[in-house]
Amino acid sequence: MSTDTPFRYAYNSLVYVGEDLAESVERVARFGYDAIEIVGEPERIDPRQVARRTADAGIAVSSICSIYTAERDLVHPAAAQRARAIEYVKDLADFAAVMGCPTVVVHPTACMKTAPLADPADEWTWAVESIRTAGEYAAQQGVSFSLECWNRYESYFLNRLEQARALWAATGLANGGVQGDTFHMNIEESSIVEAFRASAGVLQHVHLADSDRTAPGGALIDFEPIVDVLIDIDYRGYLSFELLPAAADPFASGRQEEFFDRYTERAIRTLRAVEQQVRARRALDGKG
Ligand code: LER
Ligand code: MN
Repeated sequence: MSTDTPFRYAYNSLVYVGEDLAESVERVARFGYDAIEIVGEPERIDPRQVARRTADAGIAVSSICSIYTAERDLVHPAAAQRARAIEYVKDLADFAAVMGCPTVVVHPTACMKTAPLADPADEWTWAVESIRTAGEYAAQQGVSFSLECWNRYESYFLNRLEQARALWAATGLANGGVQGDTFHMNIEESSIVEAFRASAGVLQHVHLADSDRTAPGGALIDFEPIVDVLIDIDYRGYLSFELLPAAADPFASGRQEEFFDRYTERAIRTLRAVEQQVRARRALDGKG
């Protein structure tokens, strides 16, 4: 692959609330995506069925959108609770492996937990230990982790990519790296572009959404410099659209029709046009 290889796009099925997976796979394939992101609920979703459906539709599974609840808290002060969270992430590695999916999204603590329950230094140690334990297991299944940063209203633990890079380095793991989500980055980073640039070589996965979490092109984020820097740093992972309705809790935001056909179509159309424009300009400028 060279730096002019086009990006691969995925759509996160988290927002297809109440829909049969077969329909979700069909829609994502129909609008020209390379892959679908699957919700991390191994007890509800049969990975063999997903593997069959995606293979039939000619798309891949890009990633697992893990659901970190209070019961799945990798830095909980109770060791038994942390152990349960580690088991959840290990289960996700098995789940991903069945689907040939390369990446499980990891965040150290529960979504909507906005303050620590213990001393921050202890929580850091637990985060390193929990992620390392689950990550060593995932490596044996051929699966990588992406440490995702969330905005301050969803988590106090990793808000910026520099923090995720430090945590990732502390685990000593080689299977994976960090993850930026433009919705969160737009709130927390002083520069989305520079945060990505500083993550060169360790960026495992990317979530794209506009500033209001709808499809790119409808709100405030300028995706041209973002695409440009991702080409600059030779990012080879998926660009996965994670679009969600306006609600504080992203896992309880409910079903909204525009996130089905309308945004699935608009997201990839907008980003492919931006990508083409950026690549054409770079070619004129003599950049790869
Ligand atoms: C998950 O990818 C994410 O970005 C968080 O907002 C939790 O849903
Ligand atoms: Mn995300």
